[in-house]
Amino acid sequence: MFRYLTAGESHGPALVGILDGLPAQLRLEVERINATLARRQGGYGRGGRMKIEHDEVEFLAGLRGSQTLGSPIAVMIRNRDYENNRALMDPITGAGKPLTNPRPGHADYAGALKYRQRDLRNVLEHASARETAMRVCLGEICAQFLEALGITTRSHVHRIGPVEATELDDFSPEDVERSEVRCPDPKAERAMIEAIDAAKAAGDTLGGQYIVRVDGMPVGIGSNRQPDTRLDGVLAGALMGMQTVKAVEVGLGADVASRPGSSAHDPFVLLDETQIVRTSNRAGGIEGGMSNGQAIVLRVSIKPISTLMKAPPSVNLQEKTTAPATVVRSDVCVVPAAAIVGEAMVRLALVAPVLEKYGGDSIAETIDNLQRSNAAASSLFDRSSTEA
Ligand code: EPS
Repeated sequence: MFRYLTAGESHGPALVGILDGLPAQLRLEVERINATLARRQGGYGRGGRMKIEHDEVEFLAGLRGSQTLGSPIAVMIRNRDYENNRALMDPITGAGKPLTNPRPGHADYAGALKYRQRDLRNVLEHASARETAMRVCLGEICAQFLEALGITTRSHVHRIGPVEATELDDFSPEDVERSEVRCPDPKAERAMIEAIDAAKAAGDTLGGQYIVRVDGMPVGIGSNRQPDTRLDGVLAGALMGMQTVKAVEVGLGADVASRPGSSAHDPFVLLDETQIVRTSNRAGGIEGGMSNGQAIVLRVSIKPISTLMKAPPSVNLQEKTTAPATVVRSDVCVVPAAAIVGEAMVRLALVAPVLEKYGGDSIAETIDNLQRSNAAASSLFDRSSTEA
Protein backbone atom coordinates (compact mmCIF):
# COMPACT_ATOMS: atom_id res chain seq x y z
CA MET A 1 0.00 0.00 0.00
CA PHE A 2 1.34 3.43 -0.97
CA ARG A 3 0.97 6.24 1.57
CA TYR A 4 2.69 9.37 2.80
CA LEU A 5 2.83 11.62 5.83
CA THR A 6 4.26 15.08 6.47
CA ALA A 7 5.05 16.93 9.71
CA GLY A 8 6.51 20.28 10.63
CA GLU A 9 5.79 23.72 12.09
CA SER A 10 6.43 26.75 9.89
CA HIS A 11 9.07 28.18 12.25
CA GLY A 12 10.09 24.88 13.87
CA PRO A 13 13.40 23.13 13.21
CA ALA A 14 12.40 21.27 10.03
CA LEU A 15 9.73 19.76 7.81
CA VAL A 16 9.82 15.98 7.53
CA GLY A 17 8.09 13.52 5.24
CA ILE A 18 7.72 9.78 4.80
CA LEU A 19 6.82 8.04 1.54
CA ASP A 20 6.01 4.38 1.92
CA GLY A 21 5.29 1.91 -0.87
CA LEU A 22 7.29 3.12 -3.88
CA PRO A 23 8.96 0.28 -5.82
CA ALA A 24 12.69 -0.41 -5.41
CA GLN A 25 15.45 0.47 -7.91
CA LEU A 26 13.97 3.76 -9.06
CA ARG A 27 16.87 6.13 -9.76
CA LEU A 28 16.13 9.57 -8.26
CA GLU A 29 17.65 12.81 -9.51
CA VAL A 30 18.03 14.65 -6.21
CA GLU A 31 18.96 17.94 -7.89
CA ARG A 32 15.61 17.88 -9.68
CA ILE A 33 13.86 17.74 -6.30
CA ASN A 34 15.74 20.87 -5.22
CA ALA A 35 14.92 22.59 -8.52
CA THR A 36 11.20 21.86 -7.97
CA LEU A 37 11.43 23.17 -4.40
CA ALA A 38 12.91 26.39 -5.81
CA ARG A 39 9.98 26.68 -8.26
CA ARG A 40 7.57 26.61 -5.28
CA GLN A 41 9.55 29.37 -3.58
CA GLY A 42 9.14 31.70 -6.54
CA GLY A 43 6.23 33.65 -8.04
CA TYR A 44 5.36 37.33 -8.04
CA GLY A 45 3.62 38.44 -4.85
CA ARG A 46 5.60 36.44 -2.29
CA GLY A 47 6.57 37.99 1.05
CA GLY A 48 9.83 38.11 3.03
CA ARG A 49 10.07 34.48 4.14
CA MET A 50 11.26 33.21 0.77
CA LYS A 51 14.32 35.48 0.98
CA ILE A 52 15.32 33.61 4.14
CA GLU A 53 14.69 30.03 3.01
CA HIS A 54 16.68 28.02 0.51
CA ASP A 55 14.74 24.75 0.51
CA GLU A 56 16.92 21.68 0.08
CA VAL A 57 16.05 18.01 0.59
CA GLU A 58 18.06 15.76 2.90
CA PHE A 59 17.44 12.02 2.56
CA LEU A 60 17.37 10.11 5.86
CA ALA A 61 16.16 6.68 4.71
CA GLY A 62 15.03 4.63 1.73
CA LEU A 63 17.70 5.69 -0.75
CA ARG A 64 21.18 4.32 -1.46
CA GLY A 65 23.40 5.32 -4.35
CA SER A 66 20.48 7.48 -5.59
CA GLN A 67 18.26 4.38 -5.99
CA THR A 68 15.15 3.63 -3.96
CA LEU A 69 15.47 0.53 -1.78
CA GLY A 70 11.76 -0.27 -1.53
CA SER A 71 11.96 0.59 2.18
CA PRO A 72 10.15 3.70 3.50
CA ILE A 73 11.71 6.93 2.21
CA ALA A 74 12.26 9.58 4.89
CA VAL A 75 13.25 13.15 3.99
CA MET A 76 13.80 16.44 5.74
CA ILE A 77 13.88 20.13 4.77
CA ARG A 78 15.39 22.41 7.40
CA ASN A 79 13.67 25.72 8.18
CA ARG A 80 16.39 28.36 8.10
CA ASP A 81 14.02 30.79 9.83
CA TYR A 82 14.12 28.53 12.92
CA GLU A 83 17.41 30.20 13.81
CA ASN A 84 15.48 33.50 14.20
CA ASN A 85 12.68 31.83 16.17
CA ARG A 86 14.41 29.40 18.56
CA ALA A 87 13.14 31.06 21.74
CA LEU A 88 9.59 30.94 20.38
CA MET A 89 9.64 27.52 18.74
CA ASP A 90 12.17 25.30 20.53
CA PRO A 91 10.35 21.94 20.95
CA ILE A 92 11.36 21.73 24.63
CA THR A 93 11.53 25.32 25.91
CA GLY A 94 9.67 27.39 23.26
CA ALA A 95 7.38 30.14 24.61
CA GLY A 96 6.28 33.66 23.73
CA LYS A 97 3.53 36.24 23.88
CA PRO A 98 0.28 34.58 22.76
CA LEU A 99 -1.48 35.54 19.52
CA THR A 100 -5.14 36.12 20.35
CA ASN A 101 -6.96 37.74 17.39
CA PRO A 102 -8.07 35.14 14.81
CA ARG A 103 -7.81 35.97 11.10
CA PRO A 104 -11.11 35.43 9.24
CA GLY A 105 -10.52 32.68 6.68
CA HIS A 106 -7.63 31.08 8.57
CA ALA A 107 -7.48 27.91 10.70
CA ASP A 108 -6.89 30.17 13.77
CA TYR A 109 -10.38 30.21 15.30
CA ALA A 110 -11.64 26.69 14.64
CA GLY A 111 -8.22 25.26 15.54
CA ALA A 112 -8.05 27.17 18.84
CA LEU A 113 -11.40 25.80 19.98
CA LYS A 114 -10.74 22.31 18.62
CA TYR A 115 -7.30 21.87 20.24
CA ARG A 116 -8.11 24.06 23.30
CA GLN A 117 -5.27 26.46 22.54
CA ARG A 118 -5.19 29.94 24.07
CA ASP A 119 -2.26 30.91 21.83
CA LEU A 120 -3.22 30.90 18.14
CA ARG A 121 0.43 30.26 17.27
CA ASN A 122 -0.10 26.67 18.39
CA VAL A 123 -2.58 26.32 15.53
CA LEU A 124 -1.15 28.48 12.78
CA GLU A 125 2.34 26.97 12.83
CA HIS A 126 1.23 23.72 11.21
CA ALA A 127 -1.70 25.27 9.33
CA SER A 128 0.86 27.46 7.50
CA ALA A 129 1.47 26.78 3.83
CA ARG A 130 5.14 26.36 4.75
CA GLU A 131 4.32 22.64 5.10
CA THR A 132 3.60 22.50 1.38
CA ALA A 133 7.36 22.54 0.76
CA MET A 134 7.40 18.94 2.01
CA ARG A 135 4.47 17.97 -0.19
CA VAL A 136 6.33 19.36 -3.18
CA CYS A 137 9.40 17.37 -2.17
CA LEU A 138 7.43 14.09 -1.88
CA GLY A 139 5.47 14.98 -5.03
CA GLU A 140 8.67 15.37 -7.05
CA ILE A 141 9.81 11.90 -5.95
CA CYS A 142 6.44 10.61 -7.20
CA ALA A 143 6.90 12.61 -10.43
CA GLN A 144 10.09 10.69 -11.15
CA PHE A 145 8.27 7.38 -10.53
CA LEU A 146 5.35 8.39 -12.79
CA GLU A 147 7.71 9.61 -15.51
CA ALA A 148 9.31 6.16 -15.64
CA LEU A 149 5.82 5.02 -16.74
CA GLY A 150 5.42 7.87 -19.26
CA ILE A 151 3.06 9.98 -17.08
CA THR A 152 3.90 13.70 -16.73
CA THR A 153 2.21 16.54 -14.84
CA ARG A 154 2.44 20.30 -15.30
CA SER A 155 0.59 23.40 -14.21
CA HIS A 156 -0.04 26.99 -15.20
CA VAL A 157 -1.94 29.94 -13.75
CA HIS A 158 -5.32 30.78 -15.29
CA ARG A 159 -6.57 33.62 -13.08
CA ILE A 160 -5.26 36.00 -10.44
CA GLY A 161 -8.00 38.00 -8.71
CA PRO A 162 -10.03 39.78 -11.39
CA VAL A 163 -7.59 38.95 -14.25
CA GLU A 164 -8.46 35.85 -16.29
CA ALA A 165 -6.04 34.58 -18.95
CA THR A 166 -7.05 33.43 -22.42
CA GLU A 167 -6.44 29.69 -22.57
CA LEU A 168 -3.92 29.27 -25.41
CA ASP A 169 -4.16 26.11 -27.56
CA ASP A 170 -0.45 25.66 -27.63
CA PHE A 171 2.28 26.78 -25.26
CA SER A 172 5.49 25.26 -23.99
CA PRO A 173 6.46 24.52 -20.39
CA GLU A 174 9.19 27.16 -20.86
CA ASP A 175 6.52 29.81 -21.59
CA VAL A 176 5.09 29.07 -18.14
CA GLU A 177 8.39 28.79 -16.28
CA ARG A 178 9.74 32.11 -17.55
CA SER A 179 6.60 33.97 -16.44
CA GLU A 180 6.76 35.46 -12.92
CA VAL A 181 3.12 34.52 -12.42
CA ARG A 182 3.42 31.18 -14.32
CA CYS A 183 0.92 32.37 -16.94
CA PRO A 184 1.67 31.73 -20.64
CA ASP A 185 -0.65 34.54 -21.87
CA PRO A 186 1.65 37.63 -21.90
CA LYS A 187 -1.19 40.17 -21.87
CA ALA A 188 -2.83 38.58 -18.84
CA GLU A 189 0.59 38.23 -17.20
CA ARG A 190 1.11 42.00 -17.21
CA ALA A 191 -2.40 42.64 -15.87
CA MET A 192 -1.89 40.01 -13.13
CA ILE A 193 1.32 41.68 -11.96
CA GLU A 194 -0.46 45.05 -11.87
CA ALA A 195 -3.33 43.52 -9.88
CA ILE A 196 -0.87 42.07 -7.33
CA ASP A 197 0.87 45.46 -7.00
CA ALA A 198 -2.49 47.19 -6.46
CA ALA A 199 -3.54 44.62 -3.83
CA LYS A 200 -0.23 45.05 -2.02
CA ALA A 201 -0.58 48.84 -2.00
CA ALA A 202 -4.08 48.45 -0.53
CA GLY A 203 -2.88 46.03 2.20
CA ASP A 204 -4.99 43.35 0.54
CA THR A 205 -4.42 39.85 -0.96
CA LEU A 206 -5.52 37.98 -4.10
CA GLY A 207 -6.57 34.42 -4.89
CA GLY A 208 -7.07 32.85 -8.29
CA GLN A 209 -7.14 29.69 -10.38
CA TYR A 210 -4.54 27.34 -11.79
CA ILE A 211 -4.75 24.38 -14.12
CA VAL A 212 -2.98 21.06 -13.62
CA ARG A 213 -2.63 18.79 -16.64
CA VAL A 214 -1.54 15.14 -16.66
CA ASP A 215 -0.29 13.68 -19.96
CA GLY A 216 0.48 10.09 -20.82
CA MET A 217 -2.23 8.60 -18.60
CA PRO A 218 -2.94 5.00 -19.51
CA VAL A 219 -6.63 4.02 -19.75
CA GLY A 220 -8.26 2.54 -16.67
CA ILE A 221 -6.54 4.14 -13.67
CA GLY A 222 -9.06 4.50 -10.84
CA SER A 223 -12.31 2.56 -10.86
CA ASN A 224 -16.09 2.87 -10.75
CA ARG A 225 -16.35 0.14 -8.11
CA GLN A 226 -16.82 2.34 -5.05
CA PRO A 227 -17.15 6.08 -4.39
CA ASP A 228 -13.68 6.29 -2.85
CA THR A 229 -11.95 4.57 -5.79
CA ARG A 230 -13.12 7.05 -8.43
CA LEU A 231 -10.13 8.90 -9.87
CA ASP A 232 -11.94 12.26 -10.05
CA GLY A 233 -12.82 11.99 -6.36
CA VAL A 234 -9.29 10.91 -5.44
CA LEU A 235 -7.73 13.84 -7.31
CA ALA A 236 -10.27 16.42 -6.11
CA GLY A 237 -9.83 15.19 -2.53
CA ALA A 238 -6.06 15.50 -2.76
CA LEU A 239 -6.29 19.03 -4.18
CA MET A 240 -8.90 20.08 -1.60
CA GLY A 241 -6.46 18.76 0.98
CA MET A 242 -4.25 21.75 0.21
CA GLN A 243 -4.39 24.97 2.19
CA THR A 244 -6.51 27.69 0.48
CA VAL A 245 -8.27 25.45 -2.10
CA LYS A 246 -12.03 26.09 -2.34
CA ALA A 247 -13.00 24.35 -5.62
CA VAL A 248 -11.70 21.71 -8.03
CA GLU A 249 -13.17 21.22 -11.49
CA VAL A 250 -12.50 18.37 -13.94
CA GLY A 251 -12.60 19.24 -17.67
CA LEU A 252 -15.52 21.59 -18.34
CA GLY A 253 -16.24 21.56 -14.61
CA ALA A 254 -19.10 23.81 -13.49
CA ASP A 255 -19.70 24.95 -17.11
CA VAL A 256 -21.08 21.50 -17.99
CA ALA A 257 -24.20 22.16 -15.93
CA SER A 258 -25.59 24.65 -18.46
CA ARG A 259 -24.91 22.58 -21.62
CA PRO A 260 -27.13 20.07 -23.40
CA GLY A 261 -25.71 16.52 -23.66
CA SER A 262 -24.89 17.05 -27.34
CA SER A 263 -22.19 19.60 -26.46
CA ALA A 264 -21.12 18.23 -23.09
CA HIS A 265 -19.33 15.00 -24.11
CA ASP A 266 -16.46 13.88 -26.36
CA PRO A 267 -17.47 12.05 -29.56
CA PHE A 268 -15.52 8.98 -30.73
CA VAL A 269 -14.06 9.05 -34.25
CA LEU A 270 -12.47 6.17 -36.13
CA LEU A 271 -9.20 7.34 -37.73
CA ASP A 272 -8.39 4.00 -39.28
CA GLU A 273 -8.90 0.36 -38.36
CA THR A 274 -6.67 0.59 -35.31
CA GLN A 275 -7.06 4.15 -34.06
CA ILE A 276 -10.03 5.59 -32.20
CA VAL A 277 -9.73 9.29 -31.28
CA ARG A 278 -11.89 11.87 -29.50
CA THR A 279 -12.69 15.24 -31.09
CA SER A 280 -12.64 17.11 -27.75
CA ASN A 281 -11.67 16.65 -24.10
CA ARG A 282 -14.62 18.14 -22.23
CA ALA A 283 -14.56 15.31 -19.69
CA GLY A 284 -11.02 16.29 -18.67
CA GLY A 285 -9.67 12.77 -19.20
CA ILE A 286 -11.91 10.96 -16.70
CA GLU A 287 -15.11 9.03 -17.45
CA GLY A 288 -16.88 6.76 -14.98
CA GLY A 289 -14.22 7.50 -12.37
CA MET A 290 -11.49 6.05 -14.62
CA SER A 291 -8.80 7.67 -16.75
CA ASN A 292 -9.89 7.39 -20.41
CA GLY A 293 -6.49 7.89 -22.05
CA GLN A 294 -6.90 11.61 -22.72
CA ALA A 295 -5.04 14.30 -20.77
CA ILE A 296 -6.44 14.84 -17.29
CA VAL A 297 -7.28 18.54 -16.90
CA LEU A 298 -8.09 19.98 -13.48
CA ARG A 299 -8.94 23.59 -12.64
CA VAL A 300 -8.32 24.61 -9.03
CA SER A 301 -9.67 27.78 -7.35
CA ILE A 302 -7.89 29.18 -4.31
CA LYS A 303 -8.97 31.87 -1.88
CA PRO A 304 -6.89 34.98 -1.15
CA ILE A 305 -4.40 34.60 1.75
CA SER A 306 -6.18 35.40 5.02
CA THR A 307 -3.37 37.48 6.55
CA LEU A 308 -4.14 41.05 5.41
CA MET A 309 -1.73 43.88 6.12
CA LYS A 310 -4.80 46.13 6.42
CA ALA A 311 -6.24 43.91 9.12
CA PRO A 312 -9.94 43.02 8.92
CA PRO A 313 -12.20 43.25 11.99
CA SER A 314 -11.80 40.49 14.54
CA VAL A 315 -11.90 40.00 18.30
CA ASN A 316 -9.35 39.49 21.04
CA LEU A 317 -10.41 36.06 22.32
CA GLN A 318 -8.56 36.58 25.63
CA GLU A 319 -9.84 40.05 26.51
CA LYS A 320 -13.23 39.72 24.76
CA THR A 321 -12.77 43.05 23.00
CA THR A 322 -13.15 44.14 19.40
CA ALA A 323 -9.71 44.14 17.78
CA PRO A 324 -8.15 43.90 14.31
CA ALA A 325 -7.08 40.42 13.14
CA THR A 326 -3.50 39.35 13.85
CA VAL A 327 -1.01 40.60 11.28
CA VAL A 328 2.07 38.43 10.67
CA ARG A 329 4.54 38.48 7.80
CA SER A 330 2.82 36.94 4.79
CA ASP A 331 2.37 36.94 1.02
CA VAL A 332 0.11 39.08 -1.19
CA CYS A 333 -0.56 36.31 -3.73
CA VAL A 334 0.48 32.64 -3.72
CA VAL A 335 -1.34 31.41 -6.82
CA PRO A 336 1.89 30.72 -8.83
CA ALA A 337 3.39 28.80 -5.88
CA ALA A 338 0.11 27.00 -5.20
CA ALA A 339 0.14 25.71 -8.77
CA ILE A 340 3.43 23.92 -8.02
CA VAL A 341 1.87 22.43 -4.88
CA GLY A 342 -1.14 21.40 -7.00
CA GLU A 343 1.18 19.46 -9.34
CA ALA A 344 2.63 17.73 -6.27
CA MET A 345 -0.78 16.81 -4.83
CA VAL A 346 -1.86 15.31 -8.16
CA ARG A 347 1.36 13.29 -8.40
CA LEU A 348 1.00 12.04 -4.83
CA ALA A 349 -2.64 11.10 -5.49
CA LEU A 350 -1.89 9.22 -8.73
CA VAL A 351 0.69 6.81 -7.34
CA ALA A 352 -1.69 4.59 -5.33
CA PRO A 353 -4.22 3.99 -8.16
CA VAL A 354 -1.36 3.47 -10.66
CA LEU A 355 0.27 0.92 -8.36
CA GLU A 356 -3.09 -0.71 -7.71
CA LYS A 357 -3.37 -1.43 -11.42
CA TYR A 358 0.23 -2.37 -12.22
CA GLY A 359 1.78 -3.38 -8.87
CA GLY A 360 5.50 -4.13 -8.80
CA ASP A 361 8.08 -4.35 -6.03
CA SER A 362 10.77 -3.00 -8.37
CA ILE A 363 10.36 -0.32 -11.02
CA ALA A 364 11.28 -2.87 -13.73
CA GLU A 365 8.39 -5.08 -12.63
CA THR A 366 5.96 -2.12 -12.68
CA ILE A 367 7.08 -1.16 -16.21
CA ASP A 368 6.77 -4.80 -17.42
CA ASN A 369 3.24 -5.00 -16.06
CA LEU A 370 2.27 -1.68 -17.68
CA GLN A 371 3.61 -2.77 -21.07
CA ARG A 372 1.80 -6.11 -20.90
CA SER A 373 -1.42 -4.36 -19.92
CA ASN A 374 -1.12 -1.80 -22.75
CA ALA A 375 -0.44 -4.53 -25.31
CA ALA A 376 -3.48 -6.53 -24.15
CA ALA A 377 -5.70 -3.42 -24.23
CA SER A 378 -4.63 -2.42 -27.73
CA SER A 379 -5.28 -5.89 -29.15
CA LEU A 380 -8.63 -6.38 -27.34
CA PHE A 381 -10.73 -5.43 -30.36
CA ASP A 382 -8.35 -6.72 -33.05
CA ARG A 383 -10.36 -8.65 -35.65
CA SER A 384 -7.88 -11.52 -35.42
CA SER A 385 -8.22 -11.81 -31.63
CA THR A 386 -12.06 -11.62 -31.64
CA GLU A 387 -12.25 -14.20 -34.40
CA ALA A 388 -9.79 -16.48 -32.59
C1 EPS B 1 5.14 30.02 3.28
C2 EPS B 1 5.72 30.36 4.46
C3 EPS B 1 5.10 31.34 5.36
C4 EPS B 1 4.29 32.35 4.55
C5 EPS B 1 3.28 31.67 3.65
C6 EPS B 1 3.86 30.59 2.81
O1 EPS B 1 6.14 31.92 6.05
P1 EPS B 1 6.00 33.05 7.19
O2 EPS B 1 4.68 32.77 7.87
O3 EPS B 1 7.18 32.84 8.06
O4 EPS B 1 6.07 34.36 6.48
O5 EPS B 1 5.14 33.12 3.73
O6 EPS B 1 2.27 31.10 4.41
C7 EPS B 1 1.08 31.74 4.50
C8 EPS B 1 0.78 32.81 3.87
C9 EPS B 1 0.09 31.12 5.38
O7 EPS B 1 -1.02 31.65 5.55
O8 EPS B 1 0.41 30.10 5.95
C10 EPS B 1 5.76 29.06 2.37
O9 EPS B 1 6.81 28.43 2.69
O10 EPS B 1 5.23 28.88 1.26
